[in-house]
Amino acid sequence: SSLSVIGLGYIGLPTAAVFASRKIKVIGVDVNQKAVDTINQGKIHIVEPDLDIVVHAAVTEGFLKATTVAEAADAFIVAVPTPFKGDNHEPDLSYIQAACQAISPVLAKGNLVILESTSPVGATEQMAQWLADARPDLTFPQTHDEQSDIRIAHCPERVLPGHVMRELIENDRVIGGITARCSDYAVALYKTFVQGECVITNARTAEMAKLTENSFRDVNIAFANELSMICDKLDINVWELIKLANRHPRVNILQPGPGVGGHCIAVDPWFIVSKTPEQARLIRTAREVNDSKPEWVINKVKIAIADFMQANPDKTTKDVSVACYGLAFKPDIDDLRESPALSIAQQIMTLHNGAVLLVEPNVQSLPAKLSSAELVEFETAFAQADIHVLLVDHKAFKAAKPSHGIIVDSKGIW
Ligand code: SAJ
Repeated sequence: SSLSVIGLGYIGLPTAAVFASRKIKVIGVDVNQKAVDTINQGKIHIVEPDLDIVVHAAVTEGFLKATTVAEAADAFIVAVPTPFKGDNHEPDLSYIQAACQAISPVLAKGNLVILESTSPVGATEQMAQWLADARPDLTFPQTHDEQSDIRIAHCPERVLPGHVMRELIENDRVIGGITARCSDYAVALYKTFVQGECVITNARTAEMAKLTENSFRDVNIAFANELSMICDKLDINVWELIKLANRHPRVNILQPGPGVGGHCIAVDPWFIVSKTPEQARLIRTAREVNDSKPEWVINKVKIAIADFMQANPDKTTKDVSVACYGLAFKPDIDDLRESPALSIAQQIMTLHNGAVLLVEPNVQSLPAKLSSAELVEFETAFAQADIHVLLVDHKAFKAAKPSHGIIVDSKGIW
């Protein structure tokens, strides 16, 4: 049998590579010619541990091939981005629609089409409709029609960046067919490599399950972040407080931080809010609490600069050096996208006219928008900076701390 994966990003490429490693012929499709060329050379264009080895082997052995134009296959997995539309928080399904346009000419009776992209409730039915519109000669599943030519299911990915290659295989998988028969076909496909359980439900519940998992985490992080702001007002150490409360057998509070980053947790809850704005009050408020945290940290930095000026009346703000420790969106990764730490560092550079030193042990160079700042080793920043702003609890920062200057610690490790 053959499989086509549409979208060769953080989810599509690992998925394509793992199927190919099980000796299934995989055609990867992406609009990005450079990514396609890179993959066909047996290399990768994204950062994920162990992915390079699996892709290299799959391409060399001839089981994985990338292309920009969709080809016929027995099954299609759609793993394209589902971002926001412009600046509001409405989901943008245009990449799914484009994927439908790409595969509809090569669809044939008996094919299975799986949507893996994190999607608002109803997106899988919408995908079926787009495909049906493009191919009136084929029949598509309605909720109770088991005899359709094409089978459709939603099987959201739930892997943790940095652990994708292990979690793809080990995690349980939610399989949401539009009909029961669609689910059975999808389970058979995933069972080629998934060692976790494949749990069957319908497409709408599968969509909501994925959104629920990330909203659960977002709401719990918001609780921790709100506590950190409450404790600051009440002169209580929030880290100690959480440790104490977590000794209760049924309490498990997460860790406050500079805000919530990444591509999923800060996005997915809005897909629930935009469908049911009147009901999703807690989920919306959690998003707002987490999104307000970077501003709160920046305010702490402003206060620290003012305190430093008061203690050093002979200096001007131009003489004050601020160091930011960590730019990634979470500890011990090199991913700077959608990172609250990065956005805080950028805003400090805008508001502060003195030196800003940036420390990020996991990257070699700074993105263009930060190029006016200096990327330094943490020892240099410890020695030179007057204000030390800890933004990510990387391993390297847990092992050492600055011995002088004012500390603004958003992760409670110093
Ligand atoms: N964070 C905190 N405090 C905490 C835990 C996390 O502030 O106690 C912050 C992190 O620093 C980071 C953000 O939250 O900025 C998100 O990090 P994360 O590790 O919670 O999650 P992601 O975005 O790397 O991956 C999540 C995972 N979802 C869940 O754990 C429910 C992953 O399993 C999903 O597959 C992924 O989203 C996704 O693709 O949806």
